[in-house]
Amino acid sequence: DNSPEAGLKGSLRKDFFWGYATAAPQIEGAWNADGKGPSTWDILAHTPGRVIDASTADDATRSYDFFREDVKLMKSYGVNAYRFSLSWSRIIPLGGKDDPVNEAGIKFYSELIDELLAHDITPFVTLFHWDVPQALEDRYKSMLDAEKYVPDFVRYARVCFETFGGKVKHWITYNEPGVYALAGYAGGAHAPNRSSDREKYSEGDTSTEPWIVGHTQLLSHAQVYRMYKEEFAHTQHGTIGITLSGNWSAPYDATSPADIAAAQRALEFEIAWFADPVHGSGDYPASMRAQLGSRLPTFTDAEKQTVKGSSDFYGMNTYTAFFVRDKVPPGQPIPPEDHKGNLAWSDINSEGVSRGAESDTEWLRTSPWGFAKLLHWVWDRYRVPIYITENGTTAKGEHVPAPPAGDVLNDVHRIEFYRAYVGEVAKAVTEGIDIRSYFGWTLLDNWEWAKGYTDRFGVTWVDFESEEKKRYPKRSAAFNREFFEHLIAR
Ligand code: PNW
Repeated sequence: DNSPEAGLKGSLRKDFFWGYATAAPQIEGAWNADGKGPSTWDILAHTPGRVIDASTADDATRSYDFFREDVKLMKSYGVNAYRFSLSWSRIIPLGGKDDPVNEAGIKFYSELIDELLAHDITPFVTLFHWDVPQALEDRYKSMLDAEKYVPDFVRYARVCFETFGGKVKHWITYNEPGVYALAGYAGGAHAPNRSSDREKYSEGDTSTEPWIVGHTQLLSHAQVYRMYKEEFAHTQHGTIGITLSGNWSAPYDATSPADIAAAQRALEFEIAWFADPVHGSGDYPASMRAQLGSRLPTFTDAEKQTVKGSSDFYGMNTYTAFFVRDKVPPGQPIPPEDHKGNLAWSDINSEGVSRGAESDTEWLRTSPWGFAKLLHWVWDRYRVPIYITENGTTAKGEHVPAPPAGDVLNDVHRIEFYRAYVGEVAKAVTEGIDIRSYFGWTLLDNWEWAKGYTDRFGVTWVDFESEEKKRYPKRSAAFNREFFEHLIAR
C-alpha cells in the first residue's frame, strides 16, 4: 500500500495533472541540427572549464531523435501530462523580432505535441527554460537591455501561440527567473557567465545585474500574458502563468527574533521577489527595497498594473528546505553582493535537528516538512491555484558508470522522497489548498547544466555512453504510477 495514510485515497481532484518535467537544453541534443541557432548554454558548454565533467549538451539524451520513445515511456509510467520547454533558437535561430522562423524547429515541436495528444498526455509548455539565443547576447546583452529584449521575447511568444496554441492549453512563460538571474549574473556559473568575480569571469556586475535581469523577465512575462489574454485566449481557451523557484526557509533558532526575521527575509528574497509583483501588491517586497535601495529597479504605475495579476496560477518549483540565521548585525552595512537577504545557512537547527537526508546534490535534502509549510505560506499570501511544476531529487551514489548494475535502479532514496512530498500534496489538498498539478523532476537523467552528467535526477536511468542513450526505468517510476493511481481514485 503506497498511501502515507489510507484517508488520503482519492484526495486529488479527478482532473489532477501529473507527470514529469524536462527542459529543452537538458534533453534534446541536436544542438545545431536542422537550422537550430546556438543558445548561450551551447556556447557555455563549448567553453573549456565551464562544466564540471567537461561535457556538452550536444547530444544529451537525444530526445530530439527519440521523442516518440520518450512518449511511449511516459505512457508506461501512467502520466496524464508532460511539461517540456521550447528552444527559442530552434524556432527562431537568431532570436530577434525580425529574424526568420525555422520551419524544421516548428515541425519538431508540432510532432512532439501531436504524439503526446495521441497518447492522451496533456502538454504543459514552457517558453523559456534558460536558453537565450546567443545572437541576442551578442547583439545587446539580452536581458540587460529590456528595451530591445522585450519585443524580441514577445514576438517569439507570439509565434508559439500562433503555431501551437490550437493544441497547447497550458503555457508557462519563464522557468525560475530568480535562479536564472542569480546563477547567471551573480554566481556566474550558469549562462551567460557574468559575475563580479574577475578570477573566474571577464564581465558582469554582481551588485546590479541580477536585479535588472529579474526585472526584464517580469516585464516581458507580463506583456506576453496580456498579449495572450487579449489576442489568443478567446479562441484558444488556455491558461498561462509563470513558474517560480522556492524552497522553505526556517529559523535556525526558533526562539530568536533575529533568526525568525531572517527566515522571513529569505522567503521574500527568493519567492516574493517575483511573486509579490505578479500575485500580490504589484511591487517588490519592502525588505528587498530596504536592503537594495536603488539597485533594485522600479516599476512605473502602468507597469505595476500590467504585472499585477499576470498569472492564472502559481507555478511552483520546489526541492528542499533550509535553516537560516541572521548574518550581519543590525546597523552594519550589508555587502552589495548579498543576494539572499543577509543570512547564513545551516544543515541543522539550534537543537541539532537535520533538515533532511542527503542526496548527491549538496543543496538538496529530503525536507517534506518544509514543503508542507511552503504550500501554506504561498497559499495564505497569494490565494491562487497552485501548479507544482517541478519537484524531485538525486539519490546518493547514483553517479556510477553505465550500464546500471546491481541495485542502482532500485532508487529507494528517490522513492522515499516522492512518497513524502506527494503525500504532503495530498494532505495539503485535504487542508483546503487548491493544487492542480504535480510534475516530478525529471523524466530522464539529463544534462544538469554546469554539473554536466554528474547529477542524475531522472526516474529513468540513461546510459550516456551508449550511442542511443539507452533508457532504463528506475523503480521510482513504477512507485509514482501506483501512488498517483491511489491518490486520483477515479
Ligand atoms: C531547477 N536551488 O533549478 C531547474 O528548473 C532545472 O532545470 C534543474 O535541472 C533542477 O532544478 C535541478 O537542479 C534549480 O539552489 C537550481 O534551490 C537550484 C535550486 C533550485 C532549482
